Amino acid sequence: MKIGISCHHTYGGSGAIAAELGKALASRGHIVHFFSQAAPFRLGAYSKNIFCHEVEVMHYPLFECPFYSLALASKIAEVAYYEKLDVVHAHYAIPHAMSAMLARQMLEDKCAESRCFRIATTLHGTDITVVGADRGMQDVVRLAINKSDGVTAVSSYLRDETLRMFSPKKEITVIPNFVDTTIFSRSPDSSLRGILGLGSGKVVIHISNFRPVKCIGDIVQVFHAIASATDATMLFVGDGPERSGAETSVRELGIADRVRFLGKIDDIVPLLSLADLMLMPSNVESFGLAALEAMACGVPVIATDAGGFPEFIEHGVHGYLLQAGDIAAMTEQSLRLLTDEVRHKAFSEACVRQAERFETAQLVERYEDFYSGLIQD
Ligand code: GMT
Repeated sequence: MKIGISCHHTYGGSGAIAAELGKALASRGHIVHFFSQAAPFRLGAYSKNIFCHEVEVMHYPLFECPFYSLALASKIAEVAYYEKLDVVHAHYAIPHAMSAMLARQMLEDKCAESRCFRIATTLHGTDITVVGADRGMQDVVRLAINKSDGVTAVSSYLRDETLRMFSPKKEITVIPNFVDTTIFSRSPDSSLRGILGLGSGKVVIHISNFRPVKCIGDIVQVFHAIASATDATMLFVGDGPERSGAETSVRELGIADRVRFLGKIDDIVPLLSLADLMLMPSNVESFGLAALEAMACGVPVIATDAGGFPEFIEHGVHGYLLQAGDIAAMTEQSLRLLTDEVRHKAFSEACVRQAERFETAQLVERYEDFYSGLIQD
């Protein structure tokens, strides 16, 4: 098949899933064209069958907000026509599915409907739980869903939220996030411990784009309590709006020497490979890809019972699922895992086995079947 993938290039789960999906599809012989503002962050070096189209936005003093969606639509239309794309897979209803719709309208006169590409839209969460909650955006999100040829959501939680909030006419297929366990597997690098000045204590990790939903302040509080009871170190990976506040709190609490803010790092396997525990106390999380990737590297997770976490993290088996904001319970369970070697080993092994159930190869096949269904319709 010839597949277009329209996604955000920035640090985050949807871009990671889109890039990993494109790479896996290309390795299975499909031709993949990416559309984004810059090459998606996980794409890496040149791969056979992959083509990237960076969308250039026109800047002009009259236009306060640049027309990214329109430029994207024009780019999709151009590439879809000349490359004869079968499917354009939009990662997010807005703007990507809307731009794909517009691109198809641009091509109406040029190609018969039967030859025009199909639109597959994957909902990742923010378009429903954040953007969709904005009354001014609801109708456009609903239109994008209803006008897609097929819609997937990354968890049953997100599908149910979408049905509840939008009552869409479309059926929504759940295809969860996935992880390539040939890449995400524990491979410790002892020199990295020294480089990060970690000593011999336990390592706690958090990876995200530091948006308010990630509850970064809760992580600081939980780690403050962990640091009082153990000689653990905390690694914060990623960047975003809540980072500088967290850095201030860490300094004020006097634990700056126990915390490393590493910024955005593409290859997180070496860091996950030296971690003993991941903290993901998000109050909204449609899936939580970073937690699955941690589990593949044998890292148990303290997460919340909110959103999609319960669909792949079993409480008391792969970590603990606690109420959002319950700092005391998160601290207690973190300490249990960090101080009980036998329990930690059992959890770590269970995490690796669980991640194998979300192996990239299996879920990419589900996307292939999904595309084939759309083409045959
Ligand atoms: O979590 C983020 O803020 C990033 C966001 C994104 O768009 O990159 O992630 C969303 O999509 C991921 C891939 O499907 C999911 O694993 C994340 O749970 C989801 N984030 C939220 O729902 C907050």
